[in-house]
Amino acid sequence: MRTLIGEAGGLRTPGPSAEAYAPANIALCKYWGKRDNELNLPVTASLSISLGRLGTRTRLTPRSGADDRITLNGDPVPADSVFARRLRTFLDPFRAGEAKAFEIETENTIPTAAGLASSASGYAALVMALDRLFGFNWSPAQCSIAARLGSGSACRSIGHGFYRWNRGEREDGMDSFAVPVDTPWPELRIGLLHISSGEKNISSRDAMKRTVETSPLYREWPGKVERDLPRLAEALADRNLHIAGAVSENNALSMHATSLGAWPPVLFWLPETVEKLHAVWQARADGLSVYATMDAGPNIKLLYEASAEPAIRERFPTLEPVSPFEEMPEKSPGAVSGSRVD
Ligand code: 2P0
Repeated sequence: MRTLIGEAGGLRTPGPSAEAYAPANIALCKYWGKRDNELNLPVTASLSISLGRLGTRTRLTPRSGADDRITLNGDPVPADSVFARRLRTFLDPFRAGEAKAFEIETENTIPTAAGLASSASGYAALVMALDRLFGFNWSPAQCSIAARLGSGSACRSIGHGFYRWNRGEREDGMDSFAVPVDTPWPELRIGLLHISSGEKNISSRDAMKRTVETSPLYREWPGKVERDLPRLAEALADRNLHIAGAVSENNALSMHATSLGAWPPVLFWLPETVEKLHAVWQARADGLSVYATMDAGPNIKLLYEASAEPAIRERFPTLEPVSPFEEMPEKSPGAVSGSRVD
């Protein structure tokens, strides 16, 4: 982070306060495994779609007191929580002069019940608020790198649309950031199927570390991503749901399979996850174009096009649909897709 601050000419006096919004994102080709645990450098590239209106808005105000004050959806966050500790460490390089502490007001538009991780949109919004507060004028690549240092997947949340996070080769990670994939797909829908928002028994951070270290199946993962990414990119450019959906679903299931091979085993699924997966496969057998993806938790996200929504809703009444290309808060005027949120 100090390199990025240095590249911007160093820390200057911050403004009175700054605010930014960042969308959550779902990987269609997953980030699973790190080559550097400190810098969140991935073993492979990954590719995601942002969730438009579902994300995080963060307001940052420097304060003269000794301690940070953090609120999440209006409620104070206990200073000794993991969330607060991670945030404090992340903000340490930005403390200087009179303002050694910050007030951090975070609002998530992701319903807690959706069971979606908010660290991606959280760190992306925080970085963009920092950029504004200190007037760094960071490029999108620099914002992406800074967000990655908070949480890997956050580097893909600095804008709307599809983002590809390039692996990079450098040890300092300065070439590992996400870039927009400019292939708008207005009819694409992401349907959230909530199964559980209960506390997971292992974090995604620990799960991926254990998988890399102990699963014999992990050896297959980098090759799998290398095959999936070009097929996925081509399918997105063609708006071919049949291929994009199949590649995404197979990529997600393969990721979960690598974790099952870890020891102690990692299984994020609940019985209802399996039940819903079977319902997705039955829907396809009945002629509906619908595909599933899953992250480090039991919940399922469906991929389909707008025209199929009534039929999909009938089968999945609790579905929460998201239109990634039609609901983009703070999109720059005139931008089409993959645009930086500003
Ligand atoms: C992804 N996940 O590509 C993958 C798929 C979960 C499953 O990125 O340790 O919270 O902060 O870099 O970003 C979740 O991991 O992990 C994640 P850290 P992160 O979306």
